[in-house]
Amino acid sequence: MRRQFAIPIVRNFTKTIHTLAIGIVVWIISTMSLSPIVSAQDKDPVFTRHPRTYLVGSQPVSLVLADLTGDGKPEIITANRGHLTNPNEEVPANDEVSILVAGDDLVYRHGAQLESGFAPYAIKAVNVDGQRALDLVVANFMSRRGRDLSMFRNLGELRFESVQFTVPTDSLTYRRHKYSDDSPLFTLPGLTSIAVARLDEDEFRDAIATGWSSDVLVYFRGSAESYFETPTFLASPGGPRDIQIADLDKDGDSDLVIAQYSSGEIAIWLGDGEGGFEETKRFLSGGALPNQVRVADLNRDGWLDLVVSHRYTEDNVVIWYGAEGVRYNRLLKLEAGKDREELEHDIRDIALGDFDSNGWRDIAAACPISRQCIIWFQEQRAGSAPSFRQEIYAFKESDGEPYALAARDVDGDGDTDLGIAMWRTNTVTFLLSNAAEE
Ligand SMILES: [Ca+2]
Ligand SMILES: [Ca+2]
Ligand SMILES: [Ca+2]
Ligand SMILES: [Ca+2]
Repeated sequence: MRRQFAIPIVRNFTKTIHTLAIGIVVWIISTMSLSPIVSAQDKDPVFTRHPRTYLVGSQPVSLVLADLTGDGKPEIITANRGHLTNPNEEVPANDEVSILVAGDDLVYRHGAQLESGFAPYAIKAVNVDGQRALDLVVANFMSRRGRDLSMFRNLGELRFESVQFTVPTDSLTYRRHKYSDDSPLFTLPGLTSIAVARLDEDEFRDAIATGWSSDVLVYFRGSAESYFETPTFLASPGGPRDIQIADLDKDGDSDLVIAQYSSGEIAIWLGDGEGGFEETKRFLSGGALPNQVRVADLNRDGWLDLVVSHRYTEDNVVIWYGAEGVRYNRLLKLEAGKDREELEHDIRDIALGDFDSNGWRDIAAACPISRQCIIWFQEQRAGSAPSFRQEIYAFKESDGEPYALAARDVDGDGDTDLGIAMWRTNTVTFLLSNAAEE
């Protein structure tokens, strides 16, 4: 089923443009007039697009919706990667994280603009320092100025302490794309994703990032003095691109799931609860270029399942259903595209959430090439064969290209909504769930 937003391009900039002292326009709230969505099906669409869009920084590639202020309303946090240039350039990418603060009725105001390393690629809002407020941890792709991992400790009142961490790269080898003169296109270690959790017996949060350029996992142990120790490496050949931490075998210890982008594999590392990990399983991911992986018990059989998106012309999402013994023998492919030779969607991000509030998790995919968000709604009942119903939300060229997603109830009605960070227009927009009205 395909749904087009018939949205007039006219934007009425009803709010004033807020300008920082440094003279950069950091946010705009615009309103758009919305025409009703025309649906050919008897089932009403689950989402309605919220008329406001929110301006963030240049080329947001990671979106987090999390309450940083403690008022229960989630802030908009984006990693603004900018355009990647030669790593030897003075400015090889953008280097900022922006925070928009939630007010009432989905009005957001400028909160903070934080300086990360170059090409911030992934953000997590987690509690690192044991204080109550959520902190931000950012994995930076273009390593320069000793900023590979950025932490912004939340001091309250929208004040953040910036703590930067460096990955020593002497022992690493560059493994990826090169210019014709054999110089590397990117930098070591090339962090693309990060997961933060308590991985050993002490009270401090540990972090593991994927070093895509260098075929390593970069392991930052938590530390009392400096939040994170100097990292160590775990070899992860095949272009590790995304990481999730979850207890896959239900022994109480955290395990790792890695999307190996370049080799087209999923790697499973079992943890021993004391901070040790061992790669115990590796299998083809079900497509070329797996770029994102999520973990959840989709079919509610008690075992965590893996949801993997494949980029570029592959255009699919594959669900690997988990079973006892960390086995993944059953898969379900959700195809977005029709032609494997043609670049139709280029799925860049996925998010899981029960968007229609039927008790079953659904899957959203951001597709910049088609300018669509594709949602697969899970219709199955426990024990029955998996079944998904697709809705497509298409955006106008003037809206930008959907690039990063976050699932969260942003309007407080109890239903999970979808936040979308848009490439090129540098905006965030919301698809609000209508589930409560049904
Ligand atoms: Ca485990
Ligand atoms: Ca399951
Ligand atoms: Ca659902
Ligand atoms: Ca909602």
